[in-house]
Amino acid sequence: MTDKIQLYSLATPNGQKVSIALEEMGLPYDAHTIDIRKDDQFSDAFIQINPNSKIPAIVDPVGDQGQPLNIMESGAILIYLAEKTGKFLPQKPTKRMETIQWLMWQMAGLGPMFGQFGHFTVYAPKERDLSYGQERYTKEAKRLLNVLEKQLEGKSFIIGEELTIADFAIMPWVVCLDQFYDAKETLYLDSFKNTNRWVSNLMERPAVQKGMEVCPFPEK
Ligand SMILES: N[C@@H](CCC(=O)N[C@@H](CS)C(=O)NCC(=O)O)C(=O)O
Repeated sequence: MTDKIQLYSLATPNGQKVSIALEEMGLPYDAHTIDIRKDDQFSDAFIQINPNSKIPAIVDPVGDQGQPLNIMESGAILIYLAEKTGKFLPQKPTKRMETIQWLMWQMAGLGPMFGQFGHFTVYAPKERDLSYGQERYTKEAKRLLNVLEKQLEGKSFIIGEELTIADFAIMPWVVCLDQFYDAKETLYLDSFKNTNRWVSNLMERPAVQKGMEVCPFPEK
């Protein structure tokens, strides 16, 4: 038995945010790839860990008073890891709440909406009428990017000068727009100057670079 955190993931934005956090926090962990293209997430073994059949999930072997603790939902995992290490979630109540607020904004807004944008512009079957979905989620993705751009005006990180789990949660989703969804032109990604500056600064951090590469997609 090991005390190391067990990470079950894949290098998608929801997975990357957790591996970035683990790397930045300096927590020892073992990474296990769950290939969602091969339906690994529906295996009995994985459902024992995450009954919702989605990556990421973690097991902290000593998280429940020395006993194993399973955690699903990337936002909950980030809060758990931040509380476990005392890192990247400010203690000061206003800053703490700002961090949680932007984390929730990512979890309930940016992530699901960008995901739908990707679905309708890249993955949905082309023989269907996709125009309504494409229009709806392109508009929403642009709106969210503008909210982010405004929030980052004059700031190094989401809540100001302090790097937090909100940055870890949001950044991989912005990268994904170009990397997975090829949306540079559709969403005018070059025009978001504050956002691009923030992404570039984060991507210079060795722990972020490493976190982005954990559990790469296996060759098909
Ligand atoms: N709200 C969840 C979303 C997780 C999620 O949607 N994961 C995707 C990959 S990014 C997944 O596992 N998809 C597999 C499936 O839907 O079957 C979280 O943030 O952890």
